[in-house]
Amino acid sequence: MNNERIASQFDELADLLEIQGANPFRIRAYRNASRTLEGITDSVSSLLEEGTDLTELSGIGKDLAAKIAELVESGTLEQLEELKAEVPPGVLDIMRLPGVGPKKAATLFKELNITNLDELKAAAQAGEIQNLKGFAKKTEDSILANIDQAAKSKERTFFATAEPLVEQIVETLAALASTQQVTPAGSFRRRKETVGDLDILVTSDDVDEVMDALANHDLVEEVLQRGETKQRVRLIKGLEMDLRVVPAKSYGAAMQYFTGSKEHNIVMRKRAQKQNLELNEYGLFSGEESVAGETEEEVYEALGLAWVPPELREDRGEFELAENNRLPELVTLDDIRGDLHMHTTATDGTATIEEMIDAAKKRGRKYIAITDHSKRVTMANGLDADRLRTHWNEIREVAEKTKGIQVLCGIECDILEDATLDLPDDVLEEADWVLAVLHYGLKQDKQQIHKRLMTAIKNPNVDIIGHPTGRIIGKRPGAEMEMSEILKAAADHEVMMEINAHPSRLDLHAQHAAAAKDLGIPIVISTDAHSTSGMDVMRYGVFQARRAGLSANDIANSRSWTQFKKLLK
Ligand code: DGT
Ligand code: CA
Ligand code: CA
Repeated sequence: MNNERIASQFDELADLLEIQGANPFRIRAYRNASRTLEGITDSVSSLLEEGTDLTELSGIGKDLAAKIAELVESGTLEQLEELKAEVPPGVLDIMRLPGVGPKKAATLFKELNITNLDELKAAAQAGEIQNLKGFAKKTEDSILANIDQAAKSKERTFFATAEPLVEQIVETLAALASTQQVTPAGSFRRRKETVGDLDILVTSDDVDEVMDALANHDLVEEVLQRGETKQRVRLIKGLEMDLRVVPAKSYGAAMQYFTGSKEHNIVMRKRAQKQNLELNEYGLFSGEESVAGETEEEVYEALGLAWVPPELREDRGEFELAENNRLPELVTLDDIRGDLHMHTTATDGTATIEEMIDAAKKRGRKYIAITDHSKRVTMANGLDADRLRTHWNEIREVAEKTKGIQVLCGIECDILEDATLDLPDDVLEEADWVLAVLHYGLKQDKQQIHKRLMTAIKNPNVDIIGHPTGRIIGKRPGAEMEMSEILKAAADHEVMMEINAHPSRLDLHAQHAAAAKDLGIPIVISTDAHSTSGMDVMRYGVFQARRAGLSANDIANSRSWTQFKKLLK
């Protein structure tokens, strides 16, 4: 039983308790414990074996330590099993709908016996919900507006959530005596923002050993299907995985085929046909004879193409580049030198200025900008001019004492609904780095959104637009805008554009980032960290940039400090 599995059981417990209206402090305790478990590098089951007292971990009291022991010893949690018997799993999906929450989900279940999203939709369409106590016509409308998106996103998982699970399974399978290659394929290999399911390819002399090892893996909850060379399993967090064992001589062809995307593969197959060849997951064939198949490189080469990085395999222009050997050298995490969007305890961050600087140094950053919220974001204790100036003074004091890193006094300044900025120009003028963002009024009409963004772009103090569309993946679409016009204006006024690296944002999305590159707009990949560990999401932003076809040259914060400085206003 590994830490993530235990953590996910605590999360589930917290969700179910919330529906039952349990004590909020108890619920919080389980959620905190889950965070703690995901953050520690030692396996708690090993710690227990070594006789460690788990209550020494922060956030783990006696009750939680006992529950962890119960989980490690028996594999289940009695309390959780009891709760699961009382609350159908679909009620949790209902709880997570915007505007619903645990209380309303419980009422829907108890009063109307609604146990999943489908039933909820039917009831909302029939107008049965607005009459319930505590509900209104507005609630019903909002349910109808959000339910389809929720049903869709339920089926997809953030790349960042899938990644640690994939890594652990790959590690286990690669350690088996019989395996040679163990590689993720599919959308995961293409580094898509979300994955529908996982696909793993293995070469092995012993198919049963591989399949048994996966079936018995800690992260696997159920074997859904087992065939001669293929096995489908369900992992924790509802994620499903296809494992395929393929012959070594077909490994490259199988990788090519199962990496996709479908759109990319259709073009590949057509190219093969034009050369009188047939391409499938076993190889590239001329009649019965195999022309290529052992490596991906030889498959691409046989079709007159350079090897295409998986991130670019979406049939969005990669074939022309591959034919002419003009594929870009994509940016890597090692190229990144600065992080220009982060928060501290001055607003809604959990770490101090010192702690954030220290964490950035540990991650090898040479320069950062501290960008706490402006006053409009009252929920996050946003800063007015006075508090901001005091905050900047503190930053300057700490920065002066710190060596080896440049620290910019920045601000994440809201672009208000009325198309003015949340702070006056004389304040913004004093900033080293002004990140302008939309947070509120994202549903305003296109013209107003345009006007707001233009205000920011034309303001001589604004350096960059942060998370330009404001989307939250699977939860809310971004604001409506004509991105090409926004990008043109940004290029004209020398305003940079952010790829926000947070796994639920990844905003700009890849195609827009590619368009920004074409206009010569420097892209900044930023973590938007609200804690020290929040800085680790940089990798997801880098993946997004790679999917946009960006090289280190296109990324402003891959430049040295001396070079980057020249971009500042
Ligand atoms: P996902 O799982 O929805 O995030 O997306 P993928 O791309 O991982 O799709 P998936 O899991 O259905 O299939 C994995 C890859 O296998 C896919 O990218 C391309 C290949 N593939 C699957 N089905 C077909 C098919 O019917 N035709 C072709 N040419 N390729 C397919
Ligand atoms: Ca897949
Ligand atoms: Ca699949």
